Formats: sequence, C-alpha cells, structure tokens
Amino acid sequence: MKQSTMTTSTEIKDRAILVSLVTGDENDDLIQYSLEELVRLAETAGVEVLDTALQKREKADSKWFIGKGKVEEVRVRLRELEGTTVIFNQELSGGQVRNLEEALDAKIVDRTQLILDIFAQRAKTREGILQVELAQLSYLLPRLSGHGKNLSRLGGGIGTRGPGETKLETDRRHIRNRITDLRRQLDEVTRHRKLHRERRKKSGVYQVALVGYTNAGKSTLLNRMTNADVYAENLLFATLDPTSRSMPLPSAGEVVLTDTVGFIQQLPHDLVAAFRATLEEVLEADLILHVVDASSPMREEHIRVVEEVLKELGAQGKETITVYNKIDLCAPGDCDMIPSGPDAIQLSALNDAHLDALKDMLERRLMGEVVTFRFPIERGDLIALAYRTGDVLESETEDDAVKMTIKPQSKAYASVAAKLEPFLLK
Ligand SMILES: Nc1nc2c(ncn2[C@@H]2O[C@H](COP(=O)(O)OP(=O)(O)OP(=O)(O)O)[C@@H](O)[C@H]2O)c(=O)[nH]1
Ligand SMILES: [Mg+2]
Repeated sequence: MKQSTMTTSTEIKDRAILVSLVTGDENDDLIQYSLEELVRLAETAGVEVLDTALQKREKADSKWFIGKGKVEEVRVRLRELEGTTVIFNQELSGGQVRNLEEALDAKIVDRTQLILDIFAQRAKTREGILQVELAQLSYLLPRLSGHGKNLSRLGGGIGTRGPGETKLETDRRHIRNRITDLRRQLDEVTRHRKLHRERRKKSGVYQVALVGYTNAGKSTLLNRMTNADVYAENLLFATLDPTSRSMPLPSAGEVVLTDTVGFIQQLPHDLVAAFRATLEEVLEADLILHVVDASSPMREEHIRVVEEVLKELGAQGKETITVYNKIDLCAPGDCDMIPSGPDAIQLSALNDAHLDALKDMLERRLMGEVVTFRFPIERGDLIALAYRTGDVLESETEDDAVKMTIKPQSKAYASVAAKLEPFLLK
C-alpha cells in the first residue's frame, strides 16, 4: 500500500473533541484516568485536543453510540471551538461512524483507529509496517458491509497513513486479497524470526522478555542494562519493534533481553493478532520481566491489563518477575503497598545499584543457586527427587544421612521446593 501520497491531514492538524461513554460502574478515578489516557493518545497522534466530554449511560446507543442529546451538545461545542474531528474512547461500528459523521459533520475516529494510527506513524521496520497494515485492514473489513463503495470516510484516520486513503482500492475483494498477501509475507517474517530464535536457543543462552504497559520504562531498562540505544521517550508506544541485546550476568553467563511493544487498555484485538509474530518473543522467553510504572496511580489496573494481554497471547503462567520501576517518582507513602519477594523487585531504571540488584535476581532465578540438603538415608524418594531437580555437584553419605549439593534448575526445582526445603542445610 502506498503510504506517501497523502499530504493533507498532516498539514491541517486535526482539532478534536474527545468523547467517552461510561456504561459500567467504574469508579470516577478510573473514568478520569481513561479519558486522560485518550488525551495522551490523541496528542501522541498529533491531534490538537480542544475539549473532552463524558456520558454515563446504561448502554451504547445502537445508532449514535452516545445519546441523541449528547450528539447535539457535541455538535454545538464543535462549531463553537471550530473543531474538525470527534474522537471516541471506545470502538464504534461502521454504521455508528456514518451516522455520527452525518450528524456532526466532522471526521469521526474511534479509539481503535487512533491506536492503529499511532502504530502506523511509528512502524519503522518491514515487519512492523506489514503488521500495522494487516491490523488496519482487518479493522476496516467488517466495517465495509452495506456500503462497500466508499472507504475514504471510514478509513480516514488521524495521520496520513490510514488504509482508507487508498481511494481507488475500494473493493472489498481487493482488501481481502491484500490481507492474504500480507499474511503470507508475515508468515515469511515469522519463519525467519523463528530460525533466529532457535539459533539463539541452541546457543544455550537464556531469553528474557521485557513486557509491560506503554511508558512503563521497558526500553529505558534495556538501554541502561545493555548499553543499547532503543528509542525511549515519554510517549505512548515509543517502541514498536522488538530489539534483543545480550547482557552479561554478574558472575557468569549471559542472557538475551528483548524489548517489546507496550500494552494499553482495550488494545485492539486486530493489533494483538497482527503483532503475533513480534509477540512470540514473549512466548518463547524463559522468563518475563513485567515492568510496571510503580509511580502511576493506575499501576494495579496496568498490571491487570498486561496480564490479560499475556493471557490472550497464551503466555499466562510463564515464569515472571514483576519489576516495579520509577520508584524515584513515588510520592511518599504511595509505593509502600508494593509487594516484594522472590518474584518482585522495586527499582528505578536510573539507579545503577538497583539495576545490579535486578541482575543478581535474574541470575538467581535463571541459573539457580547452589543448595545443600541433608536427607535421612531412608528417604530414597526425596533423594531421587533431588536428582531430578538439577545438577548434583556433590553427594556423600554421613552416618544415617545423605548430604547433597545441587545446582537446581529453576523450573524443575520450583515445583518440588516445598518438599525438599525442610531438609535444607543452612
Ligand atoms: N524518573 C524515572 N523515569 C523513568 C524511569 N524509567 C523510565 N523512565 C522514563 O519514562 C519514560 C518512558 O520510558 P520508556 O523506556 O520509553 O518506556 P517503554 O515502556 O519502553 O514505553 P513504550 O515503548 O511506549 O511501550 C521515558 O521518559 C523514561 O525516561 C525511572 O525509573 N525513573
Ligand atoms: Mg519502549
């Protein structure tokens, strides 16, 4: 798809009112935060935000999405502020977009389209560009029904790269063909990626994936720990394409750290599907570092969203360390409730001592520590179990006991630790 022929929308900046519909019983903080996040998304996409509006309603209106009265209110406000665009915080149907366009005489953009647009602006690699286009077309296709003649209104998007700009390719069949073609190209990329990963795996190096809500500090961590230069910025979706860098561990060995695209509330399903190849890095990792912005009042919500996306990818239940980042920004008392333990660490990516602590933690988790047990000689069951948990470095019989020194493998060990640990020698 040609992406360079459009000019107008960047020259004429979108001036928008943002509208959010609340149908559930979310608390006010969450509603406010969601709206603020939409403002950030819009600004990231290059939109000038004029005003925001909220509507609480039992359910979405099938025709207008919001109530008819609210539509009128937005129309008046838009004229007053000389706006060009109305952005909705939820996903709209094709019919709703058309009705709202007519009623408001403005460009209508929904949350999904906005996120897709940011991705389109950010995609740099061939893989990223293919994935975004696939997501855009998958979003567009079901919205064509009943009016397959004119894509331009639906696909306008914010930036310059909406697939709807290709006014000549208005035929649905054409889009389907293009989707097939994109999938084929992406399959190739996936195969290539897989080969690359298998090579890395064969080398015996542990793979660690950084995942987390957008802007949590994943790329900053990668950069600081490996001297990489991944684009890290106070922006939503600063990074799209995964970058892998090797990182030496304190005593021996190394791991490969991979940075990934950030997640967000209501991450469009089409995007998750399209980014599967990229996100497979997460599935294949030996360990996930889930990076959380500890200073955000929404950190629990962010954790929930990330866990949901991981589930969607089939990566739930993978070994994970939660990295509560940005603790230098926590207001006094705000971060006191953060859990700690073998699966969590609090740190600031800007603090070298903290990063060393994270590396130590990674080493312990991946390489395992050396542990020594003393089993009663008649407990052959435990001795056999111990043999299965890792490399036995030493084993000697002492009177009525067997003393064993083991370098446990974290996965095997974790499942039987509770049985063995009563016999741990301090
Ligand atoms: N004060 C402070 N700022 C941090 C810390 N870690 C990251 N940041 C800042 O937070 C912003 C976002 O960081 P990124 O590393 O780009 O975040 P990301 O998770 O990669 O974000 P996306 O790529 O958008 O998903 C940047 O401005 C960083 O400088 C930290 O520990 N303390
Ligand atoms: Mg990043």
